[in-house]
Amino acid sequence: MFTQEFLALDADRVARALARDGVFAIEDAVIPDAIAAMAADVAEYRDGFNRNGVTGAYYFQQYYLCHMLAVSRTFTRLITHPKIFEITERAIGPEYRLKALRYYETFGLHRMQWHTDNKTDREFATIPGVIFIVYISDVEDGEFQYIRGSHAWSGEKAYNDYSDAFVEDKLQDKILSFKGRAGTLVVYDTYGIHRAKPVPKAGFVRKSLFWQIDREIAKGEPLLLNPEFLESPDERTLRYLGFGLPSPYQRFPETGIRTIAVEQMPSQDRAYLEAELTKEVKLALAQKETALAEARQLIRDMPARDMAKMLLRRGVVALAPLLPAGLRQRLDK
Ligand SMILES: O=C(O)CCC(=O)C(=O)O
Ligand SMILES: [Fe+2]
Repeated sequence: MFTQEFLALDADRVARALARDGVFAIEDAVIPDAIAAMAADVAEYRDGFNRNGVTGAYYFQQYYLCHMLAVSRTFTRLITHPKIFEITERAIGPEYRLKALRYYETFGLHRMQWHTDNKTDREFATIPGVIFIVYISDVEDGEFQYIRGSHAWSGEKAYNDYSDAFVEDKLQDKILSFKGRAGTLVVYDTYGIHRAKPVPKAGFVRKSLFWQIDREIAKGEPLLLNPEFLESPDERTLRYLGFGLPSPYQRFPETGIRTIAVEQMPSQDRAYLEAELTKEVKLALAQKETALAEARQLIRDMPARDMAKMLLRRGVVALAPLLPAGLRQRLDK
């Protein structure tokens, strides 16, 4: 799961970096087999309309699969690993709970504001926490960026989002950028100002895992999990996962039919939906085509005299005075 290099990390060193800079990163923290296993779990549960089970969801220029604990044994083992607990404990103390988690993809043209993750709610804002990010794809662009040391002062500001102009003017020399191969792990203090660097290319995709842990035991996001993956959980793991504890927070983001583009739908679902929605129109068009073909044939078969009579009767009376008198008389009979 984790590499020897990550397991051998001194948790105090990580905690010191978090206290000083607000962020710590290590490349090659997760082994390639574990990355591949999680990618395969995501592929299996990725999507499906009206599926009687868990799936992911699109949110405009992002995709989220928040139920990784329900679909991936590898992910479950990763985020309940003793090394993760050790680092968390050194950073925020012995009382902590998993707050939110996800596999997510960020596409080109997505714009993420510089922000902090300690939410706007004052109560939430006084809660120390850390977030872990693991890259599932190589990240050469669109990487995580963090303002070094901003965790130490951002809490004094009432707001959560920071403009590009503010960051460019005041904090340009403090921006840390974390490019890295798949398997890179970044951990940061939730109070620090950060973002995913925007990528102005339409076809771009960055794949990552995210999980947030904080000191607030009493509240969390509701989790779905597969108990099979927990093997033999101890007290600490059960409390970390929120067993028996209230989970009043809304899962993020709120998605629905309006947050997915037609092109993002699985091709079979999309083809089926299109066929269903246009069935009546297609039937009506087909009937009209048949009726038109019959009418054309009738007209072709009709003798010229009958045709002229019909046209007159049908109100093409304006033509009548133009016809030769002889013909007019004959038609009138
Ligand atoms: O994906 C990233 O680089 C940052 C993600 C983030 O800040 C968030 O989801 O709150
Ligand atoms: Fe964030």
